[in-house]
Amino acid sequence: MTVSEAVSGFIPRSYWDTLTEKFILLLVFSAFITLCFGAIFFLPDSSKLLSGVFFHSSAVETNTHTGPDSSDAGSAGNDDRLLAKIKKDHEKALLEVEASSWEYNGTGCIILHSVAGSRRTQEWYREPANFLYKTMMKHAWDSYKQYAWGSNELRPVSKHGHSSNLFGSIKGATIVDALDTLYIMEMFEEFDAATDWVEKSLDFNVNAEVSVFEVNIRFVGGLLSAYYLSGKEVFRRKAVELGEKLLPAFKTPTGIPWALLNLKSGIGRNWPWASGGSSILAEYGTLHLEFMHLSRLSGNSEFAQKVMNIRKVLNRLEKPQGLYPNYLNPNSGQWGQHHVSVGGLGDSFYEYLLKAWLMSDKTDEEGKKMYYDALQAIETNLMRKSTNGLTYIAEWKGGLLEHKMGHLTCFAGGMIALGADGAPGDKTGHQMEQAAEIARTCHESYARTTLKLGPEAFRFDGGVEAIATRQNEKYFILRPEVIETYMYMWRFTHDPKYREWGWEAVQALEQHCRVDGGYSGIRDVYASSPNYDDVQQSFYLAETLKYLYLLFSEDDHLPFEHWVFNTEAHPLHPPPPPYSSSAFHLHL
Ligand code: DMJ
Repeated sequence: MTVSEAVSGFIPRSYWDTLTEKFILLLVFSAFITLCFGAIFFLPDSSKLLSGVFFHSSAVETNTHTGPDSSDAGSAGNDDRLLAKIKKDHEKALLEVEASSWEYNGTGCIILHSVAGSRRTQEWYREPANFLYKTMMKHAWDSYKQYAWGSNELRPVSKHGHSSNLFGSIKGATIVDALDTLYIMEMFEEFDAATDWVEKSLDFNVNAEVSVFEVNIRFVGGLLSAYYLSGKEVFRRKAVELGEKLLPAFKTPTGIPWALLNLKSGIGRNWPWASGGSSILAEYGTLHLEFMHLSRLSGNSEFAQKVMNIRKVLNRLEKPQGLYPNYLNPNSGQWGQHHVSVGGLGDSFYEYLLKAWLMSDKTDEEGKKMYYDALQAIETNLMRKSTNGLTYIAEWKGGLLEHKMGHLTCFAGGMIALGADGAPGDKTGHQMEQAAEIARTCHESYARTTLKLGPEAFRFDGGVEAIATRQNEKYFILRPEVIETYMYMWRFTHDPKYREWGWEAVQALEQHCRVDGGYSGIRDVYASSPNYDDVQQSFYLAETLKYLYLLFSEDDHLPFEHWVFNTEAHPLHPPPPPYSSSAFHLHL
């Protein structure tokens, strides 16, 4: 007889059984506790996890309530599951760290800096393209919808609508400008609401004066790309209707259009400040793409004829040093002041020469020649290198250089990269280098500010480089050009620095421009904290956020072989081949 048998003879069987069960349960429980604490202390960033255990208890609590898992706590399989669970919760906690502790590693992952200072790479959830639409575009759009629906733009600080006189009394600039961005980001619910507004409320029958250029690039361009993306007839119809209303602007002795047009009376005029009543190069020279598309989509060749005539006028004129002055008198057909700029007043004219050629499946030889000749003249006369090696594009005033570069000029990096492939005389590599150098300079203009957002213009004189020196050049109005260049450079080189730079801009926008009611421009990027201008520009949704999204997307998302972006970042679809039979080659 064993001791246990002897003892069991004095102790009732049920009591003995209960004791054994309790002992086993105690053992299992101790093993479970040891395992939990062992796991906690062996995992990285245990301080963060401990706070999760002690203050949220999510890992432990969940585990004790999951039936089979807890009854099997001692098994090897459960060890793995438990560890996996703890690790998962730990990573979830890490994802809650502040935006300021993120870093983009340029390859599609975000590195999160944990409280303990270690680095972990997350391949999911806060992937940048997702962040762009789920967080930024959503906030910009929802705020506009909530506080300024139907107005042209949003005042995000005072939370109401805003309209500049560029659009006369046409309404809904933000809606039309944002249509394609919503579509591209697959925000279809929002896209449908915008479409509904266009169908019911977008009205061009207004007795008001508008900027022909602004209405063309934002409204005509926005409607065209919404049509090409969605196939919805309403967009085609509205684009053609608006295009027809703009045609009277071309009623000048030369056919060079007026800058301003009353949509009801059809009476046009130029900006009172423009040299000798001139039209502006960047304005009359930035109608080409949209008008060619209007001819294609309406079957009316008049649109194409109007813009091809602009080229004829330009080609007849003598160009100083091969350069195009910003001012041209529509009555005399003569240049105004000899002021040349690849930024404001000139910029998108050059862009449209190149894109007209690309848009025509490279059959528009005239556009091609005009572009590469102009670029050569710009390189010779305007492009310079600073003492410390920063390439910039200066402004030219009657032969004298002003060593200033505008934020607007920064689009040129992207343009030169886009055209480099077709550059004549083995200049492809050279132009790619130029594009990369301009991108670097523009990045420096951001990096050298306090708020890490670029000033409206920066200078290379008086001992400074890439820094704004005048108070009225220190503002940032959510412009896209620098990011546009990063996007093109990323697509052509896949150099991760462009995504890193783009991510820096995202962080600065989030930190300094995001307000409760949307995103605002800033009056001085060198100030220690932002002073808001209280405007969420429509191009922020049309361009800045779209280019950021594309910068972090795959190359086959709107591939350059199939889409050409107008100057407001509205993607236009070239006609299917054969091009020679399309409206791009109407009898002109
Ligand atoms: C946009 O409206 C267009 O990109 C235009 O060509 C110039 N600038 C603004 C945004 O900065």
